[in-house]
Amino acid sequence: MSKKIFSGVQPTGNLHLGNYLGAIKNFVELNNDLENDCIFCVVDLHAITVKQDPKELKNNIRETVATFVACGINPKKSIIFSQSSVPAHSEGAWLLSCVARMGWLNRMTQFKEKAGKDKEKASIGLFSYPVLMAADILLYDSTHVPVGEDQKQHLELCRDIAQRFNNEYKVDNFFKTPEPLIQKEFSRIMSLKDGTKKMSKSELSDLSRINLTDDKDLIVNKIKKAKTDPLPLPSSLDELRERPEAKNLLGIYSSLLNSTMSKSISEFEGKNFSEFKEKLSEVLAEKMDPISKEIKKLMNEKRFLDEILLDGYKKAYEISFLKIKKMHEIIGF
Ligand code: AQP
Repeated sequence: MSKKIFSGVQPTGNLHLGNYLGAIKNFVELNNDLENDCIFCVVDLHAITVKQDPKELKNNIRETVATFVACGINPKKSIIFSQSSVPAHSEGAWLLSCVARMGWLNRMTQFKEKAGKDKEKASIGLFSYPVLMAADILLYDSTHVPVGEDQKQHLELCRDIAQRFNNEYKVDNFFKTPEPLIQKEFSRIMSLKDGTKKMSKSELSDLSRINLTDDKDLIVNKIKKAKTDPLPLPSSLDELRERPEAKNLLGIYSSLLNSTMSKSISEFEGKNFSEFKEKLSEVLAEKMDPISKEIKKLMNEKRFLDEILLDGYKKAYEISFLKIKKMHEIIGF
């Protein structure tokens, strides 16, 4: 069955292996299926919920497009655009924020994590982030949203907002309730320095993540320094429960090879980490080095990247404008 796919990535720099294995790898597979209509958005409005340097932001927007293409997304077969270029996203977010409830947003764990202890100082944008995300998805009648595990709660909120709008205005099925597409295994890649923390762009230590622009030598070095534990590699899934770093590294290895955790465990059971890390570095470098090289090459082709964004903008504008127009009629404007 054909799917309408929508997903976004924030142009906040340092796109990493977690973004790739948790989301972008899935985008590529969905994009390769001829039956699917795919929209991939550079969500720059989301990015400014925390302070961004204007020059860096501009560069990061292009780098996100370059990353999409370098990872294998075909811009001819999907719509790639920046969120800020299409005004319907901001407007849709406002219209939906009048339907969403404070209580729902108060439950969002990502806000709690990102705002930290001093919630009063967090931007309103950071708090209402999931409403903008709901607008992004709902404007295109998306049926499926490929995301990492950390976005599951926001997707559930998006479904609640869609249903509430449909019920409140008595417009059955006006907004489709989209399904999350979350990888069954390896949907949450953890930091190389702490297996209990998500691999993240904003983590200060660069050694905590593999950036998609890292070259082979850097990858090998980061894996060498990745945190492990003193035991040999486990012989069963059960043993991994209390060993987050071993679980994460074996997960990365399995995901890169499209294999399973059980297979990786039997390949390395009883071996020491140095042997496993050597193999992991080899696989990582083989898969990621070509992507890193391609991103760097594409970053010298600014016109090509800008044309992708312009073409995507035209297509996204047309679809979202019609949806907003219908929302206006329903609401009574
Ligand atoms: N560690 C991760 N494991 C699996 N999936 C991940 N994603 C992010 N981190 C991981 C998924 O990547 C997609 C794009 O993410 P984003 O650009 O919207 O930003 P994010 O989730 O805020 O990424 P970071 O790295 O975690 O940024 P900071 O440091 O700002 O918190 C999403 O589908 C996400 O699930």
